[in-house]
Amino acid sequence: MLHGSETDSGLMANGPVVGPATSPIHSAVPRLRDYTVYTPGGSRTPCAFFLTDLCYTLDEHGNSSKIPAWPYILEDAQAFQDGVDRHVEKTRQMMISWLTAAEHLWGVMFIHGYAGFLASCKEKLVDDGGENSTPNSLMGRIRYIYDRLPDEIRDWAPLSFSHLRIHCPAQSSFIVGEGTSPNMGRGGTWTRTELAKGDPAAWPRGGASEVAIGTVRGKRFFVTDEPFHGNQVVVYTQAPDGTWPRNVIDSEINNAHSLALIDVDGDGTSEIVSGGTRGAAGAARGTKPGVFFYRAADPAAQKWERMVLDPNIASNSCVVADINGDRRPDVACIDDSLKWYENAR
Ligand SMILES: [Ca+2]
Ligand SMILES: [Ca+2]
Repeated sequence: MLHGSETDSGLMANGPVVGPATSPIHSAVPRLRDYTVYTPGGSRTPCAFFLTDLCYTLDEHGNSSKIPAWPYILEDAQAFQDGVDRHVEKTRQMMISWLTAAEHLWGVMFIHGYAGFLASCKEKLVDDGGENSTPNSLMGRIRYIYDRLPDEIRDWAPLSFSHLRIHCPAQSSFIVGEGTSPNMGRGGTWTRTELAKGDPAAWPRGGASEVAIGTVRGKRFFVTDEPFHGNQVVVYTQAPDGTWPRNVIDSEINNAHSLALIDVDGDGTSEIVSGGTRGAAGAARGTKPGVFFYRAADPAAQKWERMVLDPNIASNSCVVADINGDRRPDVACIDDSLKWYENAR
């Protein structure tokens, strides 16, 4: 059962099928009840409660903070507790490997007979030191969270850490780890280089959603819709110093969902097609529905002219293809129906 994969580090984790917690309630510590008693339909299940109430994680800047009670985290904790298979395609910011570590910690401490399994492409990503492991490994993350639990919780189910094995005698439970083939969890050899942060605003107003790569007079550039399902079309052309300055060419697009590049006139410079949907109109998500066409208005592609391709479509997605076979690329966009736009030049 695949629990999570982390394409940037190759970390993967497996969890066994588990049912409701069956541990006896420790009468001396009433709040343990929160983490052991199964409450179907409750807003926070024992696992989610444990995660967001007790578990501290470490971010990339070295700051320690509790796991936030975000909806996907509560849902994943519920699914973990219910033994539901999950496959998570994720970004680093989603903290999935920390979440996985915390869920396995809950399992090994609160489920009698729990058996967990963690695997990754490299052994040191699973466990980099047993009782001296660090948060660079999955088992080290479990140890980091465990070390910061309140004493009464640790006393309830003390853990022992050894290389690739975490054992809980009080619950007859364990987690084992394994480093397997070089390609596990990885799609070949890739190197990550940050080109741009997208919209620099704080989450959820930051970042980008769609991205496409084109050419301007033989030089590559890329264009994005920002932030996620946002209001901007942004062009990045490389400066002489190698950086990619951010150039917002439109900030009115409504709930941007589609982005495609097309060279309508065959001059080697891409034109941009982008559009949004009708939903959630407003300043934060833009105001202009429809699908638009942008053409570079200067040789350096710093200024772009906007034209309306179709104001009457919620363009969830657009692609470029020669629909009618006349060797001129056309555009097709999908709403609740599929429309195509002929390139008549
Ligand atoms: Ca062109
Ligand atoms: Ca055509």
